[in-house]
Amino acid sequence: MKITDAKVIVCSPGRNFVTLKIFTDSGIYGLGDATLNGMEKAVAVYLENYCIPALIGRDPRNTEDIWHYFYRGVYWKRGSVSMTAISAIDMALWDIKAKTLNTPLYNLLGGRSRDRILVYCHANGKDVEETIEKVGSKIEKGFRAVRVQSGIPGIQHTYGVTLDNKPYEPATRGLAHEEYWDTSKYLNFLPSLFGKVREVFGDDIHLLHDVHHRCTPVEAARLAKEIEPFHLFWLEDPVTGELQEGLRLIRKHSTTPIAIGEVFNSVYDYTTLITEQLIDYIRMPLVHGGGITHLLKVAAMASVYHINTGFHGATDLSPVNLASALHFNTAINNFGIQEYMPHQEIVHDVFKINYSFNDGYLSIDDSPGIGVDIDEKKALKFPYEKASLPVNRKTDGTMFYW
Ligand code: GCO
Ligand code: MG
Repeated sequence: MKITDAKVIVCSPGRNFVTLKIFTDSGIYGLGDATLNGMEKAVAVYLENYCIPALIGRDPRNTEDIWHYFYRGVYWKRGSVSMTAISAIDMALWDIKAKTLNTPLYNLLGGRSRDRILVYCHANGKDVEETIEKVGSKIEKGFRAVRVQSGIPGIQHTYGVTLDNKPYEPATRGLAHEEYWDTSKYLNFLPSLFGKVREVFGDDIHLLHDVHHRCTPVEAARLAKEIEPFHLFWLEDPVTGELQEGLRLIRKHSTTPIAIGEVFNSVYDYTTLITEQLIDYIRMPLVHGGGITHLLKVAAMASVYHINTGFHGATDLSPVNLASALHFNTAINNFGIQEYMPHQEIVHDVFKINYSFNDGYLSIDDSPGIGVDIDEKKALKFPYEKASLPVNRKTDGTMFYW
């Protein structure tokens, strides 16, 4: 079996997606998600100019060798752009492998370890009252785990909160817009928010929160300690993960579970975090973290240290990634939870999906491979539109993490 061709499809049904399609001499093709929010074209160019020419003629079933060809074999390694490209190649090759064997992907990753996948959704409101209302409506829809983000008095933009009541989508058309941030207002506000949410909804519902890299280690330690009585499922990205040692300070002070790594792209971003048991959940998704081949190894290493997966699953990750993640989550033992932000309906005009939501869980059907297809004619109707993630400053103008 040989790879005969590959192409990159960039489309924008409501938002931008990059999809890699790899063709073989057997007529079977595979799909991989290559979307990197705000940097879509950089991945597309890397794939088209450097990766695809080197793929032609290879046996697509050699997923391990091809992964190492593009990782170990390349002198300038790691980084979000090249790892997203490797991820897309790897995902498409596993799709081909599973389709060739006429079986759903999860069967190649360990088979069924569970019947359905616990997911968490997002609830956000401009203030405490609206946020509580939104949490209530998510619970009514059947969700058992809800990420809670709220506008903060005195801060104009808060990460994760929409001003127009639409589902949260951080990238905006054109260049990056600027937001402003005040950590002390945030720290003073957050514990009372979770106090109220627990008071209204009780202890059964899983609550999550994303700090989005906005605290220093000692600030994060204070936050994790103060929200400890509200028993969060997790506190996400409390500090930027660049400084793995920073997580030690949080652990020293609190038992609030920690999830980290949606912007990571290698097992080497995780080594201290995993081996010192400084975190509880792996956020690095298949699409940015080196695909199935690499995440199988990261998840295996994490499982030794009793750490579970909780993959990133925002709307800027395509249905191809979500379906792949559902196969992965179905198969491994140390699955924790999956983020689920439903895509707009228009996305499903282009991507034909094979998963459905019911009663707090997603499940995937038994079609061979990953099971998601792309309608290329429809994709052509939605050409790429430049969009960027925001940048963030402190209120005095200092550049900060977004
Ligand atoms: C999350 C994330 C997203 C990211 C977005 C960036 O936890 O879902 O933090 O909201 O900000 O995916 O492209
Ligand atoms: Mg996040």
